[in-house]
Amino acid sequence: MPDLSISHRTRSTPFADRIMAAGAKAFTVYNHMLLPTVFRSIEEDYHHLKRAVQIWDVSCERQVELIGPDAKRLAQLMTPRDLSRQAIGKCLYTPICDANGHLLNDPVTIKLAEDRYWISVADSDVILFAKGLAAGLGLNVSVWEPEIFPVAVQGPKSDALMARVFGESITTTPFFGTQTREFSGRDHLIARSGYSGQGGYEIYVDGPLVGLELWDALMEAGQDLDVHAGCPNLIERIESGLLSYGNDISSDHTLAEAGLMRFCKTISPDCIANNALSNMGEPKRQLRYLSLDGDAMSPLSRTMQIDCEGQKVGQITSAVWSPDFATNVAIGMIDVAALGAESHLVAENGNRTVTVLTGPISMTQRKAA
Ligand code: THG
Repeated sequence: MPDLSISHRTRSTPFADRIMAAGAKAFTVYNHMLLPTVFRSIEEDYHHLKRAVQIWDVSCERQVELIGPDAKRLAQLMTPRDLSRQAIGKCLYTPICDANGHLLNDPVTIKLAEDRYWISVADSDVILFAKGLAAGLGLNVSVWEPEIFPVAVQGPKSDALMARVFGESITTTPFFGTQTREFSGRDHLIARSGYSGQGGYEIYVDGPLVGLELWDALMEAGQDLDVHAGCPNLIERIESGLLSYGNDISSDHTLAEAGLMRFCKTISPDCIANNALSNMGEPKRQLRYLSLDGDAMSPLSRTMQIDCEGQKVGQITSAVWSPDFATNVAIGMIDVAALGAESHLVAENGNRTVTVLTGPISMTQRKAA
């Protein structure tokens, strides 16, 4: 593979030296920023994440801040999820749609104050959409990207580590709740959240210099917990059913095709997608969690076709071998019509049988012995 040329446009992160020293072996580009994808190996990182605790540089989870009298109105224009009862300090998973009900992003939205929100974005330029809506509608709101660098602490020992650095009281934070803690003279928002199913926290570090101090403090405090630098793990996130915008879902897909309607039980009438989503009817294809038989698959670099009796009926967007479930796990989009003939689904020109699961494998199947 050729190297990736990195320039100012591919933004670095405050933790670049630390993650290189910790042995980052590969990166992807996410929100125009480097995001490590592998430290020791995808499988070693996976086993370690499920047994210990990892510190992730997820600076690429950029915050789009909305601040001003119309901040709430703008936040609600972008997502069909009802924000009217979101309490201050709470996080919500909020798919963002265009006026046709197609997905533009699937961020976490944090309400910081009645007139102030952070949209913690996946890989697309939500800031442009927000600025466009604000300008077009003449809203009284500022839209900008503050210097916030999220660090995730993930894994079964994350409570133990966080208690050492921030005090036992941090562990009372409920899922998708937040608390603020002072570190090195600044206040940082801390949420119980993160892109893994192993439990943990995300620290919205305020400022690049404090970030390094905090990174070192976490590493130091976690030595006997076998703490290691890590990153979102492909195997673990497929097992846990976490979607990747740009891979599994994109502006090609509607909210219903992506299976995200369940987060938007009442579609807000104040969202620009309200009309489209309310009149859309049933989707013709849908995202599904899958398993694929055969030998261990390496991560896909392109999509893989799903066939049913010689006809293309879908495509697999993420797939990899799962050591704990002893099968290949995958995510794909499948024609709803073909779901009636599930036992005939194959991939790789018939070389692999495709099994449609009823949910993420971690929630539907026991680990292999
Ligand atoms: N944390 C924060 N920002 C983010 C991500 C994150 N921005 C980019 C990307 N990840 C956005 N995508 C997701 C996808 C899934 C979840 C969060 C962000 C997630 N989902 C849970 C689930 O599906 O089980 C819980 C959803 C819920 O119950 O509301 O956590 O990881 N800050």
